[in-house]
Amino acid sequence: MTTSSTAKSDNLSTVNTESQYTASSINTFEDNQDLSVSSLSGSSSSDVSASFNTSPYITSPAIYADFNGDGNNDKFWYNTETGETQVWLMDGSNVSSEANLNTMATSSFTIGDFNGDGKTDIVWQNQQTGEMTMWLMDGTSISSEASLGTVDTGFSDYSISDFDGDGKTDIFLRNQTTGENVIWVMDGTSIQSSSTLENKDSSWTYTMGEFNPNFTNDIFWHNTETGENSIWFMNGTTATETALDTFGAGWDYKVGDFNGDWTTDILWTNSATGENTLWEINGSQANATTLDTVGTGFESSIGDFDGDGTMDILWHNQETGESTVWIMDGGNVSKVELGNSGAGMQATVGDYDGDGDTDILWRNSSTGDNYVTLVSNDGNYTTTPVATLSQEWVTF
Ligand SMILES: [Ca+2]
Ligand SMILES: [Ca+2]
Ligand SMILES: [Ca+2]
Ligand SMILES: [Ca+2]
Repeated sequence: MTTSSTAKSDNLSTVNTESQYTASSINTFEDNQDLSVSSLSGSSSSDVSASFNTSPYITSPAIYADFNGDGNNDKFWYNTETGETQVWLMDGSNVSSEANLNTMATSSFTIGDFNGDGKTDIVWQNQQTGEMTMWLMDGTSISSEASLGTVDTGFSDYSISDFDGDGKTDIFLRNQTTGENVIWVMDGTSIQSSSTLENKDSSWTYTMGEFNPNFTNDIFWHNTETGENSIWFMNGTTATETALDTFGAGWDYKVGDFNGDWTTDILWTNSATGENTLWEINGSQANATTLDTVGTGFESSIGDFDGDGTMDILWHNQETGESTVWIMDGGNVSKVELGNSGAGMQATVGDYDGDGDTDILWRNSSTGDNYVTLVSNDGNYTTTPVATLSQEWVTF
C-alpha cells in the first residue's frame, strides 16, 4: 500500500494484528444503561422501524454516506493497490446490493452531495496528475461522471462543505505547504465559481463545521504551533474571521454537535496524555468543559448512538479491542461499555439500518473480515459478520 493512496476520511489508520472479532466476545449493553430515544418519542418502546433523527448532520448524505437516499447509511470501498472501487448498499447488517465501479488508481477521494439530491456523491483527486473527477451517484450506479479539471498536486488537501447554503456541497482546496486556499462553489459537476481566499501558513490546520448556525458552513482553523484558534464564518466565498481562545497546541480535534443546538462543537484530544476537552461553540463563544481522560491508544468516532439528535463519541482501542461509548449531553457524559471487539479492529460508523441510532462497522484490516454492530432503540446491540474484503481495501 502506498501512503498516498488512501481515502481522506477519518479513522483509516491500518492495524496489523492477528486477532479476530468473534461472536463470543460480543456482549450487550449493561442493563442499567439507558440508550433509549428520549427526546423524539418520549418512550423507550418506540417503533424501532422509525427512521428519523433530528440532527441535520447525522442525516446529511454529505457527511454519512447514503448512495440511494433511503436513510440507511452505505459503505464505499477503495482498493489502495489496484484502485478498484466497490459500493455496498446496506440494509442493517445485510449488504442489499453491491457493485464494482470504475478503477481510480493513485487517487484519494471524499464524499459530498454535489447536486443536492439527497444521494451521496464522490469527488476524486489523482495524486500524480492533480486531475479532479466527480461521480454523481444513484445507488450502485454512477449517474454522471465528469472531470473538474486539473489542480497543482500541492493542493492534495481538500474537503467538502456547503459554503453558500444551497444544499449542494462545495469543495475547499488547500496547499498545506504554501498555505494557499481555494473554494469551488459547485452545482453538480459544474464549478460555478472559483475563489482564492486568504493564505494560512503551514502551521495551521482546519476542519469544516457550522458554527453560527446559519447553514452556510464555516471553517475552524487551529495553529498547531501556537495553539491559536479562529473561525472563518463563510457566506459563499466571503470569509469573516473571528479569533477564539488559544488552546490545544499539539492536540487533535474533531467536530460534532454534542449538545443538539445544531451548532458544531469541538472535541479536543491530547493523544499523548489521553486528556479531553469539549468546546461548545456558539458563534465566537467557546464554552470549555474538561472531560474525563481516556487511556492512550483510544481513537474517537463521532455518531449518535442513542439517536437523540446530539452526537456521541465511540472510543475504541485498536490494540486492546476495548470500546466505550460516551453518550453526550453537552459536557455531561454517560458512559456505556461495549464488548471487546478483539484486537486489530478498525471502527467506522453510520446508521446502517436507518433507525436513527448510529451503528458500527468493524474491520479487521489484517484478515479483511468485517462485522456490523447494530444499535437498536432499546439500547441493545447485535453483531453480525458481513462480507470479507482483502486487506488492501479501505472504507470510511
Ligand atoms: Ca447527489
Ligand atoms: Ca452544539
Ligand atoms: Ca446522542
Ligand atoms: Ca441504527
